[in-house]
Amino acid sequence: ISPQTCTEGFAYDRRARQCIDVDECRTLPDACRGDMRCVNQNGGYLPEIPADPEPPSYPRVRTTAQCILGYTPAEDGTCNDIDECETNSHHCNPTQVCINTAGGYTCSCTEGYWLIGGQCQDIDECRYGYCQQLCANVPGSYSCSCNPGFILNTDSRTCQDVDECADEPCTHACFNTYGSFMCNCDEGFELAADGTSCIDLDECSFSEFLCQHRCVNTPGSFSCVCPLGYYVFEDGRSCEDINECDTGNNTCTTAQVCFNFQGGHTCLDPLQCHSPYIEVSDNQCMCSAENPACRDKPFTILYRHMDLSSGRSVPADIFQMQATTRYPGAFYIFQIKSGNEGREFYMRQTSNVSATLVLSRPIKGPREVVLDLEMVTVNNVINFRGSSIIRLTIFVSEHPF
Ligand SMILES: [Ca+2]
Ligand SMILES: [Ca+2]
Ligand SMILES: [Ca+2]
Ligand SMILES: [Ca+2]
Repeated sequence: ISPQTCTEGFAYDRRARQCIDVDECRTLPDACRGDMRCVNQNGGYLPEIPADPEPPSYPRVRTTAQCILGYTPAEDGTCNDIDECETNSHHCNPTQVCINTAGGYTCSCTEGYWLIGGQCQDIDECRYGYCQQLCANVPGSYSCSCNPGFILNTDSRTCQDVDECADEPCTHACFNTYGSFMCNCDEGFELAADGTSCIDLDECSFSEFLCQHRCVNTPGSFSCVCPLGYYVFEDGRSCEDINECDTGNNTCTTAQVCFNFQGGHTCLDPLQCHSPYIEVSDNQCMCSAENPACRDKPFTILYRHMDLSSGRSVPADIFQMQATTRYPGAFYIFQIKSGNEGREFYMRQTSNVSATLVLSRPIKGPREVVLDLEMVTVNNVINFRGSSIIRLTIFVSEHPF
């Protein structure tokens, strides 16, 4: 054998006197490029791809073929990667997805799943507090929602309070709160059962003492009204008599005298004394002692007027009588001569010369009572007995005010 007879990849060894393999991996500086590993072969060499360190990896077994496992020989003599995912030659289980790699493939889980015991299992994101408020786990994903009164933020995880007041849900005032809102009503109103509308308070139903006469409910308030002949006082609740005689709101003629009383007024005609009485002043008639027709008649009749409130508490002293002329040795008797058929009054003598008219029973108006109050003068010294009358007209009002 001469050195010239050795084929390519072999060299003649003088000591062994035969052709032996050349280790190209040592002799050729660029036998393999990049990450390729150089593997010497009898009569040649092979570049080898280093093992993929990513798990799960599958052992690469050297084959006697030209390409290592995971590669297939191409027509041009190089090795092409086998797409195990495409060719369905992988061993990923059905829950997994196959990802092709150079010389191999990996099995992994899609988003929302993780690998437990070789199986892809849904991640229960709710267990890990992915949502701020409400969470619903679904296979491969999750969805967040919010409690009533909250709205999901654009991050799809956190919630923010809804400002319900922006939609003006309240009839009156609205206060936004965290997770809700509150309505408030103006004075004189109360919140209805629906929590948003305001309904008028019926103040009149609270107490019957709110107004002296009558209470009228109004939206948000109330007002007191008084009967005819009265006006509502500054306090808004009590009734004050209109003095028609002062205000001129009367129809009395110039000849008449206007007499005001609680809740009304009257026009008093000029005094007319009937014979044998003669007029001695604008409110007094007299029967002269010299006139025989005046025998056994009261000497004078004095006309007086007063007003009285209906239902006035009893007993009440309402009128005073007093002798104006006093004779030595005389004494006086006071009595109600007429007009007291209902026995509502009596006379109480308060001194030798005076007495008081007492209201003894409640009296109800409207009513006009005319009482003849008599004062009898007795003088036994001169054997004189005479009387005078006060004709008292009492206007009893309809109302107790
Ligand atoms: Ca999930
Ligand atoms: Ca709110
Ligand atoms: Ca009201
Ligand atoms: Ca009046």
